[in-house]
Amino acid sequence: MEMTLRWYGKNFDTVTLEQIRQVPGVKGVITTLFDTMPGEVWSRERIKAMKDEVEAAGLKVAGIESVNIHEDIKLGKPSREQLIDNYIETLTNLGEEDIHLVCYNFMPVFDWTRTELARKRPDGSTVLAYTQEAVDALVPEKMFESISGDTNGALMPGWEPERLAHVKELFDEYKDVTDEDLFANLKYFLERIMPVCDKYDINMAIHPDDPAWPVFGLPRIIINKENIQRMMKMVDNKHNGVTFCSGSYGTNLENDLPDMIRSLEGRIHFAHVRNLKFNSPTDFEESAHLSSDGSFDMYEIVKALYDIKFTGPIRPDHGRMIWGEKAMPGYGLYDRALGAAYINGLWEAIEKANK
Ligand SMILES: [Mn+2]
Repeated sequence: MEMTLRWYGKNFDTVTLEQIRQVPGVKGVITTLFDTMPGEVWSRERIKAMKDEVEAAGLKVAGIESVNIHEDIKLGKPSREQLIDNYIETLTNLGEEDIHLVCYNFMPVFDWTRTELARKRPDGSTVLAYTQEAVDALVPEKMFESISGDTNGALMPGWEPERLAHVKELFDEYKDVTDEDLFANLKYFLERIMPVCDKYDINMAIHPDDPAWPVFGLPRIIINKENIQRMMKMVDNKHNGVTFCSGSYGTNLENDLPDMIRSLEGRIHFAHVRNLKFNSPTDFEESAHLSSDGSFDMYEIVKALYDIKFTGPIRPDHGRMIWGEKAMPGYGLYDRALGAAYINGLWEAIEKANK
């Protein structure tokens, strides 16, 4: 594995590349062009400028999170042809710049859902949290305003104002879209992009839906072992792969995370490792990475990745807000650095125990 941290670019992130460079074991970042819109072509010049900036700080671009998919592609509208052509052009430009990993998701309308951005824990840290009761009480179009807590001035990924301005129309468009439609539209998209992925050896790594069940009556398919295996078989190409996110698949306690990891050998191209603390099956908060702080056995999760000989980028996922830091919720420096150190420690111990 290759330890990385997510970085949104210097105009959007409170964390600097210089800080990331000092986290032990971190050699690369997972980044994006955060100000691009879904459907837009990423120019070769902008990709190169991003890469140069990261490399000047002594790091590498380990992958992109995310190149977002336009809703028309998920909906299977005729306009998808041009939009997929654009996506292929972006992949070509990434490939030409020697970037070989792209994380994306296929979630309708909302990229992810939490109901609190700063739930206070007993130790005084604050974390992102979710309760089904709060979601059930929400008017979807008003989700953004209804979320309690402060974004600390940050633009939240997946909750861009442009997207949210059209939430109501999008809900109408998804009214008759079923899981089967979504699978078919995903298959269509993947089959169109696989040739360029083969040409440049680009690993596409789908991020699971978060939480891993339908919210607001929208269809959601990347939620469990059965569905992800279906997706792997549906386009049986190594470049059609997975971002294994323990915190997202883990929202559903029925998902056996180590078992899912083992079932995806050779197809996990990127890993997000974090813990959740469940207060009830429908109330969870994003705890520290340490096993004993949450509900998951992090040793077993990392060991499963080790056992399948995972070599791709890995990153600590959302961290708690600690030590007075002000940052995008989930994306402060301090707790993610602790998470990286912890995952590195688990990995070293597992590796040495297996020698
Ligand atoms: Mn994730």
